[in-house]
Amino acid sequence: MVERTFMMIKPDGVARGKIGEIIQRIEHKGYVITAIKMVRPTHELLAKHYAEHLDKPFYPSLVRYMTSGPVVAMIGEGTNIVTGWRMLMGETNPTLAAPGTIRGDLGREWSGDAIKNIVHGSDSITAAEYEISLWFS
Ligand code: RTP
Ligand code: MG
Repeated sequence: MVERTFMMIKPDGVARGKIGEIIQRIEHKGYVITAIKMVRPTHELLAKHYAEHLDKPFYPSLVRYMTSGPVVAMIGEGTNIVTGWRMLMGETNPTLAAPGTIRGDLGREWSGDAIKNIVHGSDSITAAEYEISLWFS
């Protein structure tokens, strides 16, 4: 089934010069990027994007991480892209992410508070539509 998802290269991915490599992996897989822009996320935007994590102990450090620099926000389109992009990203913690995944191959930073893991992807079709409307309003 052809789906849309929201994809992001987080501040550590941008700062470490991984934009090209990540976009290449997306395109090699056959996904189509239908919208792309660089954004400096605000606290307001992050509170909506990470609403499910607002009460978590790591939320303040997550916001510090996500406001530390620009991110690349993208809409991707492709067959089963919601699940497929999560598989390309790998596990949340780069230390545990499998080789061959973006987080497994490129991730390394564990600051002790927020997990810095290079990329984001919506975890359901519902979340994808919500996040697309948030970042590309
Ligand atoms: P994302 O939403 O960014 O695609 O990542 P995810 O689904 O794999 O992870 P999620 O559980 O939704 O957590 C969102 C982001 O918060 C940071 N985090 N830090 N210190 C911690 O225990 C912790 N847990 C999560 C990570 O940056 C994670 O991607
Ligand atoms: Mg998540």
